[in-house]
This record gives sequence, structure tokens and C-alpha cells, in this order.
Amino acid sequence: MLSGKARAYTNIALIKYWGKENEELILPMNNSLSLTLDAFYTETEVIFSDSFTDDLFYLDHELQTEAATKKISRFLDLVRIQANTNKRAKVISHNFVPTAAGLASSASGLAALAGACNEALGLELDKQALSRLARRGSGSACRSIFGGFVEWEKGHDDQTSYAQQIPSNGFEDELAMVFVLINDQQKDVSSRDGMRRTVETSHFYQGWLDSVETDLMELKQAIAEKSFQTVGEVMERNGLKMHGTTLAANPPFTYWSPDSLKAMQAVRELRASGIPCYFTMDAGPNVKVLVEKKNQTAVQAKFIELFSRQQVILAHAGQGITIIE
Ligand code: 2P0
Repeated sequence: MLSGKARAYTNIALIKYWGKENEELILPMNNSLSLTLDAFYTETEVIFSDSFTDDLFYLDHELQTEAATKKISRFLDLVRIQANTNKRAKVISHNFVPTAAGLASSASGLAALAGACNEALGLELDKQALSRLARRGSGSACRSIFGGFVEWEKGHDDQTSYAQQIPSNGFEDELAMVFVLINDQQKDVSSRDGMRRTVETSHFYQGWLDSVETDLMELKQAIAEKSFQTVGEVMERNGLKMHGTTLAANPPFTYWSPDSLKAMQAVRELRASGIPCYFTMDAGPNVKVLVEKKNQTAVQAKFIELFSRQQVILAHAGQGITIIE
């Protein structure tokens, strides 16, 4: 019996990963840049044994469906090839999310699983190799191997596509991210399906590709200079552009709900009142607001007033993957 356990934190992209160049290897169309956060994480234990006849996947004490287990099994198959073993595995995973608001993240989940497998099978992968492995499970997971600001270099093949931490001179420790959790009744378009549909059909997708490198360069410069305003402005417009591409897909779709718009408007009002803060959104209606720590309380208060205390969660910069003994 071989076992390993790891914890990985979720990350939020300031420059978004949106579209795959290669679906099987999960090579992205563009570089992305994220901030790893401390508020949401996954702990995963994996046990490989000759006595198991199938892979089993438990999430928060519940045995998962065949479909969910299949995704995990496909990832475990990659690991089994690397370790040259046929052993089946039991995967026991816990998501640590303050409320059940659809924030369970494939980024922290697949990163933790990759780390646990590395440990269990003694693969001795370094962080770069671990990032490449996590990428095969879910693209954004390759960024959760590292803490702080992280760039995923798109690369051109399996070897060259991985994330790395970018130097920031501790800038991330001055920042906070306020999560505004918005429940809506809409049926989700998964990020995987959403990005595929956008790449294949959106007339705005080329515009995304044409401008994302400039956004990335400006963001990296702003991080180096610790310019909060520029970081926020670039993040906000990059996120809006990503969401713009979905409106021109066929069939068109959006992740925004009326409450998402309400939260965006509140961010603009906060700025107008002299509190610099900026929003971004991912493949769902939640709004994430980047603010300097010195202004986090004012931003939290505004959203608690507009929504409710349970819908507002404060996060700070988090660390990379850790092995749990
Ligand atoms: C991101 N998202 O950069 C972007 C922004 C969603 C919107 O990475 O298909 O779950 O497993 O590679 O990593 C979510 O996509 O997709 C994501 P797969 P993943 O954070």
C-alpha cells in the first residue's frame, strides 16, 4: 500500500486562461497569470494498492459518480504510466470552502491530487514537473503548485507548458481579494465547454488573442513596480474581454447574472468614492474584488451591506502546494 497526502490552494487569474491549443495535453492558447489565495483549498489523500480493483473517488465523505471518477481515473492513468504501475487507487478529497457556494475548484483539487500522487508513488517530481502533471488534470491546476503571483507559460508541447512563480518583492502581501458569492439559478456552462465553444465559434476570439500578450506585459511591469492601480486596471479589462468573447459565441452565453452586474457597479462606486478596487470574474457569476489590505474593510462592508455577510469572503495571498505527513 502506497499513500501520500497534499494540500493545494485555489488561484484566481488576473490574466485569464481561455482556450486550448491542444485539448488532450491541455496546452493553452495564451499565457495566464494568477494569484494563489489562502481562503479556499483542497486536501487530498491517495492510496495505491494491489488489492483495489477499481479507482474510487471520495469528495467530502461522499463516493462520487462514475463521471466524476472517470476524470480522476484518466489523470491517475497518466500517473500510473509515469510510475510504471497498474495499482488502482482510492482518492479521498476534502474541499475547504467557507460556504457551499459553488466555489469548489478544479485548480486546487487537481493540484492536490498531483502532489499526493507524487508523494505516494515516490515520483520525486520537482515543482516544474509537478506543475506539468497537474496541468494534464486541469489547466489552471498547474498554477496552484506555486504561491503568490504565478505565470503559466503556454509553451508548445507537454515539456514546455508549465507555471512558475514570478518575482514580486512581496507585493502580494499588500493585497486582498474580496469574494462576492452570487447564487443564481442558471444552468452552468462548464469552463471546459465554454472555452471550447468560444474558440470554435466566437468572432471576438481573435480580438482576445490579439490583445492578451500586451495585457500580460503591462501586468508584469505593474507587479514589478508595485503599481496597484495599473494591476487592477489591467486585470479588470482582461477579465471583461474574456467575458466579451462568450457573447459572440454560437450559441452565445454569459456567466454574468444580474447580481454580478450589481457587484461590478458597486466596485465602480467604491472607486468613485476614493477607494481603489477592481473586479474580475471566472466561469460563474461570482465577483472577485482586488483591493489593497489597507482598504479591505471598506470594500467588505460595502458588499455585506449590498448582499449578506455569508456571501462575502476575504482572502489574502496563499502559498504553494504542501505535503501533509
Ligand atoms: C482561469 N478559468 O484562468 C480561467 C478563467 C476559468 C475562467 O482556468 O479544461 O478548470 O480543466 O483546463 O482549468 C478554468 O478552467 O479548465 C479556468 P480545464 P479549468 O482561471
